Amino acid sequence: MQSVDSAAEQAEFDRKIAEEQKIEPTDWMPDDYRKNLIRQMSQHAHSEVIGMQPEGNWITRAPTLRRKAVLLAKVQDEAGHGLYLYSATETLGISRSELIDALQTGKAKYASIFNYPTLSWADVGAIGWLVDGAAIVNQISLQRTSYGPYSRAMIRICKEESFHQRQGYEIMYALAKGTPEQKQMAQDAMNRFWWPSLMMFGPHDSESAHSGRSMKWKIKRQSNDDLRQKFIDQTVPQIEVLGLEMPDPEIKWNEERGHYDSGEINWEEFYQVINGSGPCNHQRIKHHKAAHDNGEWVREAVRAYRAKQNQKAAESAA
Ligand code: FAQ
Repeated sequence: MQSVDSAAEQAEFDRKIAEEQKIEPTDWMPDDYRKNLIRQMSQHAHSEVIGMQPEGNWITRAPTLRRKAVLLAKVQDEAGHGLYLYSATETLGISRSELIDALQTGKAKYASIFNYPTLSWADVGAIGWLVDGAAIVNQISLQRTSYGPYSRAMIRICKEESFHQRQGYEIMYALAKGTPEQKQMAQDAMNRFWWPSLMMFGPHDSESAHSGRSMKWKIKRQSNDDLRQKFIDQTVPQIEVLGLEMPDPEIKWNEERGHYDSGEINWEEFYQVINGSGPCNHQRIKHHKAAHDNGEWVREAVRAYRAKQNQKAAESAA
């Protein structure tokens, strides 16, 4: 039985959700709303940070200085997105070290896409175009999420993601209109990243464990399948402009539905990857741990500086 106080708090929370008002960190919220947000937002933050690795792999081998400068800036942006999202998640009462621990021990997931290797320079184009493209479709919808700090982070992040998507498409365009070998590289990269990009939207709605509650609480505003369809519909005409072969022979315009039909995702592969057995899962976490351990001296310096400042403040107050 709910107490009178908590029933009133619940009613106020429900009213805000119904009226499209944002829930802010100091507002009362149901425990499960908080937990579900921590889960989704932290996994989103982890994805941004782990997502630096596949592209980082090509910084030293970018074909020109211009491409290298752009890629460096893009990878730095992803680090920034991770930081906004970790900070936004911390407003829910969990610490950064708990979040990092959950990532490193495999308790928390990150986007499946980043467990695939980047085998050629064209993969950097395919990631910008397809992976950032899929991320934007999802994140535009999340700009209207009910939790204030998450919504504001998404608005800011989407502006940068749209630049990322264009830089990826520009790489693909240059390759697709280049020599036959370059065009083949673009085709191969798109073929390999197409299906994993579709998997980014998660399982079918009928299999999605969290969607029901997340949609009710307006944490998620559109379903996994609806967002995936939106991405397919916007991307197929871009493939046509590139003059590449479709990565899925079943892609076909369906006049009646007003959408493209497409083939079925290999869900067995999806579950293998999200459960830790994708091509690069082990390598990604190993690299994250090494980078985190190497950064320990920075955290130590911050702690020492803070202690000094506190001591100074105490002395001047005495
Ligand atoms: N990968 O019940 P649902 C980016 C898990 S940012 C791994 O449908 P939900 C930028 C799910 O967590 C990309 N796991 O879950 C960039 C759950 O497991 P759990 C990241 C997945 O949360 C670009 C279970 O399956 N974007 O790319 C995946 O309602 C380039 C059941 O699934 C976001 O995180 C997956 N693909 O819907 C950076 C957006 N799909 O937690 C660098 C925010 C599902 O119970 C370079 N997140 N799972 O252990 C979301 O919108 C949602 O969390 C979904 C999943 C749609 C991803």
